[in-house]
Amino acid sequence: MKYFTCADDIGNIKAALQEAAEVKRDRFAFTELGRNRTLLMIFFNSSLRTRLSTQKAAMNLGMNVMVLDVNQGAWKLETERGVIMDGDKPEHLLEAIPVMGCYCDMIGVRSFAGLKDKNEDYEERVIEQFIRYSGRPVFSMEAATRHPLQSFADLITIEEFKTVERPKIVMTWAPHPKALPQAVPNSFAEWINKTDYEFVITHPEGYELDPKFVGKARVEYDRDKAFEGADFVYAKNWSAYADPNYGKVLSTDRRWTVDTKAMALTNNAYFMHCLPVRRNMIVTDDVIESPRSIVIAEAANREISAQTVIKRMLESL
Ligand code: AN0
Ligand code: CP
Repeated sequence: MKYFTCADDIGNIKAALQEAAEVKRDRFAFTELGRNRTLLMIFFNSSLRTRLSTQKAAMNLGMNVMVLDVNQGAWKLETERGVIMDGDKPEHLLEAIPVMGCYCDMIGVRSFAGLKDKNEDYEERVIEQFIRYSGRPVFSMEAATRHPLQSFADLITIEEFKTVERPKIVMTWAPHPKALPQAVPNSFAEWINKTDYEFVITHPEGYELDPKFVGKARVEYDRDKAFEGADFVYAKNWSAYADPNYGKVLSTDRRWTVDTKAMALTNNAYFMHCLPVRRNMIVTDDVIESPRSIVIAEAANREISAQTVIKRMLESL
């Protein structure tokens, strides 16, 4: 595997989940694979889980790891070609990327959507430039429109907790005070669409996602109806995708907060969220602290999804 930015890059999902289970059974079985290999992790945005789990995954494989926070200590980078660089950014991505490629064997990139220009975000300009100019295998640690390491971990988690062959998965929008990207819900939908699970997406009107990601999911505007019989509830906030409101917060209606009453409509569903989560906006204390909340198991599986992906990349170096 040379690039990992979307669900298609993982190939057959059953094979990937099987490989992830093998990695989890013995995460130190491949410590020779990464010997004398260096991973460079580049963050344009903050992170807790991605940073720690990906570094841990690479260390499990015997790699050396370097982390660069672009906005803390590195030169600020211009990302647009053709700009007269007389502002606050002393370096261009077009030099910085091949330079970074000189020092490593593999690059992980986190670069969120700007939420101002839909085309710019949906063309994935930043990670695409890394793919084009670094000369190295590149994987996404959440780019503008997708968060595949998260979705892969989500699927691993569902696989571990499901008690029926085809569980009902409900992805629900929930309120948040600030505008967030559509990357996590887009990606979750893209990955669930690779399975034969029953899949329902629920959100207030105006929060429709790109149909390309919704795929074969059923969109249900009535949250109570959507929750009926759910085996897994996957909560996430996202900002509007549809024009003319791209990137805007249209509602902070706390009737959409996932609470005990809503969870009571489900088939004793497990509660999932990628974290970080704002309590009592997205989900109540009661629900996230309940025994049906699997958010920590989900976060733990980020190490496994990252290790499976990095292992495949090392194997094809
Ligand atoms: C980010 C987002 O919604 O994309 C990262 C989630 C993994 N969340 C925040 O910025 C709060
Ligand atoms: N879920 C996730 O990607 O968390 P971080 O933003 O903390 O990395």
